[in-house]
Amino acid sequence: MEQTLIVIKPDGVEQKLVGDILSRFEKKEFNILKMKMFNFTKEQAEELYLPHREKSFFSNLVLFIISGPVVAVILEGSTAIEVVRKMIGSTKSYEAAPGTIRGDYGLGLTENIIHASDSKESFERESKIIF
Ligand code: 3AN
Repeated sequence: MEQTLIVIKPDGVEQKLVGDILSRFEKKEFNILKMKMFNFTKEQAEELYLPHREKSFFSNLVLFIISGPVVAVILEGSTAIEVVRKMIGSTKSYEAAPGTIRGDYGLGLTENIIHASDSKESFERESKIIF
């Protein structure tokens, strides 16, 4: 069994997609181990996106993730990191495959509904910031 972190971003909460998104992961037989609705502080957001601090979109990304409440969830299941990344779809929502979360909802890039850890190391680092 492996654990991973997802964060339903402010646009996902605003669009009332929390139930649908959690339902997808439950139907896929992931266990929900922890769940929390909260607002990121600027400091937490900057830490979460630390790997992107040199990118041109960093400040927009931080402003966006602190713009409203988010829902963070730790999921557990077989090869959870890889499977969850497949289920969320490509970073660019307009290129994400239909059937994926980003592919089914929205066309955004910075605003792309959901975050999911992309490796064990990211999971360890990111989940410590939130839980
Ligand atoms: P993912 O969330 O698919 O792992 P990352 O880690 O490359 O994507 O990027 C983190 C977040 O930064 C994305 N979820 C998205 O909100 C934003 N982002 C990524 N690339 C761009 C870009 N070129 N322009 C604006 N925002 C971006």
